[in-house]
Amino acid sequence: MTEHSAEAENSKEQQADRSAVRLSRLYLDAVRAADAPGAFRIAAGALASGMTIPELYQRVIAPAMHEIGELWAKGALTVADEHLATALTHRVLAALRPPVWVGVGSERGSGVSKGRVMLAAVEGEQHVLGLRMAADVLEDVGFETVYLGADVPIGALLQALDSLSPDLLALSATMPELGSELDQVAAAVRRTHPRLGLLIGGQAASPRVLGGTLVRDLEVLPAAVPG
Ligand code: B12
Repeated sequence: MTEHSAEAENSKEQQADRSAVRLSRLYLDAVRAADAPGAFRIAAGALASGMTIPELYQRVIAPAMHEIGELWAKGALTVADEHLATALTHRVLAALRPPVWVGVGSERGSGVSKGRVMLAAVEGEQHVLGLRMAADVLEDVGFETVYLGADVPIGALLQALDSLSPDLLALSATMPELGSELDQVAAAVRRTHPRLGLLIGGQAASPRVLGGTLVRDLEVLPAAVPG
């Protein structure tokens, strides 16, 4: 790459960063105002102008939700405001998806499923927006997803592995005290399903989780999936 084209590339990236920060602020304002159509328009507009789903999730929506948490922790937002922001965001995410009857492979990508991913938050964990985002990103690159959502007890998870036979398990934990739960679940899965691919994410996830691939950034998720 020449010096000029490297400079142009850098300035393009800086512009994209600034645009994402601006959109995130607008998204935050919309959810704080309980403006579901406005929040949807910001997200859909970002995609229409060339942003990818992982970029939208990682750079626009996640920072806005993190800020909701900061505002709640400072007492500037009520629990109801926070619940509203979360519910509204789940709705926006769902509205951006292809209709549920469009199966993996028919409109998205190669036409062949890359395999089945099961996604779950560990027992006690109620935070699932990040896990849902991970499911969407994996679906968009051709995986069939089985999304179990929040608070999945370890016994139930192991049973589901047997009955649903995924090729990959993605686990999430947010609360710091549930980081050790993640370790225990990963160890149990390793014992019972030694060859199963294991993806780990969420604010409490740490690189020490046994045999799991830790992914913090959804933009690198497709490339990080264990093969
Ligand atoms: C919404 C919310 C809730 C909702 C969650 C509802 C839902 N359906 O998800 C509810 C009301 C249930 C809730 C409850 C609580 N919450 Co809360 N919550 C939040 C808030 C505001 C947003 C969470 C969110 O959606 N973030 C946006 C997502 C997109 O970000 P993310 O989770 O980090 O995910 C990203 C990555 O981690 C990654 N990722 C996540 N999972 C996975 C999985 C895989 C496989 C991969 C690849 C990637 C990945 O991808 C995402 C994009 O980068 C956060 C603030 C914050 N900082 O996140 C507080 C926050 C997490 N909560 C907090 C607290 C204290 C609580 C409660 C204890 C409150 C209470 N007293 O009851 C309870 C605990 C409940 C429990 N045991 O789980 C604190 C935690 C502080 C701490 N670290 O100790 C936070 C940080 C708020 C704050 N600033 O103080 N909460």
